[in-house]
Amino acid sequence: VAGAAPDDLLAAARAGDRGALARLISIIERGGEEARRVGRAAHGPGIDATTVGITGAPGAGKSTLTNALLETVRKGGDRVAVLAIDPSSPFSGGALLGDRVRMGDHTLDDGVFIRSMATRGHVGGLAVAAPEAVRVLAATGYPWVILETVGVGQVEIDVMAQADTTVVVVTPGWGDAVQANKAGLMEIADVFVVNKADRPGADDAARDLERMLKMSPSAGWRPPVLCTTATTGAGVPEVWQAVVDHRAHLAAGGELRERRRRRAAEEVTRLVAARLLDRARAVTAGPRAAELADAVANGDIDPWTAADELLGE
Ligand SMILES: Nc1nc2c(ncn2[C@@H]2O[C@H](COP(=O)(O)OP(=O)(O)OP(=O)(O)O)[C@@H](O)[C@H]2O)c(=O)[nH]1
Ligand SMILES: [Mg+2]
Repeated sequence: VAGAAPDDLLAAARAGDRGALARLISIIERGGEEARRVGRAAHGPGIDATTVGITGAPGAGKSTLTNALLETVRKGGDRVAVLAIDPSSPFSGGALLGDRVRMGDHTLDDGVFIRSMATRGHVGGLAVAAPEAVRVLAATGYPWVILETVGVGQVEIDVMAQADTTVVVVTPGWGDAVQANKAGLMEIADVFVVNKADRPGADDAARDLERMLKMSPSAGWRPPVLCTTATTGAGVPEVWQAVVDHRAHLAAGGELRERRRRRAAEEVTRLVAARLLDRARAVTAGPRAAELADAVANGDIDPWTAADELLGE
């Protein structure tokens, strides 16, 4: 399939060619015209995956938990993909879910597809690429996509905002509810996991979180707080059950539809913003822009006037 058209790659990926699927995601990662063709080809009515975001502080056990969740999901028979979102890494594809955990148990199972994504700095970045990749996975037979983030920075929060269900992982030491609150995690969490429950303090952390949640106003879904030991798998099926329950809650209340609509609007806005930024770079790349920059630096004109001239306004 070297040099194959997006439609051919999609057909191959649908037929189980994992190399073709990996190539499609690489194309999306690179962005540009080819990514656009893939985006068009993968789009269509009924192409939909449920996305589950897994986020939390570095070292909280996100990868270990993800790995354990894969086991639970596969026992239920569903196919599942993992996208590890790593905005800090210049590498992708090969560097799976950080160095500490390899998803070795699942590499031979063709019902599981695991891939990390980085951006290589193109405009729009992962916030644009991630939903596109999810669509490709949905179109090639993965009804569940787990999005694992590496940190809790703005890009990660943007990506998490695109998930149907967000699982926030804390640990006994870090799990202080005040910290979770500060990091903006209370608002995005649909399910709280206190991982490393084999360590002292897990119950305290869970209690803190419960107390915090009781104080915040909630209509409808109240995020459950669950304890896990991801390394042994203890508590992990309960986490997946909570994810499934949350999905059902969203669907029943019409919120799933509303979230999809809102996300579509955000996605379009991001694409518009990315293209405008491309234009801005083009407009400010020429010799006149350099002259104007000099003039602004010398105090000859103000930056507003310089911008007006470049935009022809
Ligand atoms: N004791 C204990 N250790 C755990 C548990 N879960 C994960 N770990 C360990 O914690 C370390 C970090 O786990 P990871 O799964 O790599 O954590 P992560 O959140 O993915 O880390 P980053 O991707 O670096 O942010 C590893 O050494 C795991 O073996 C647990 O439930 N109990
Ligand atoms: Mg990890």
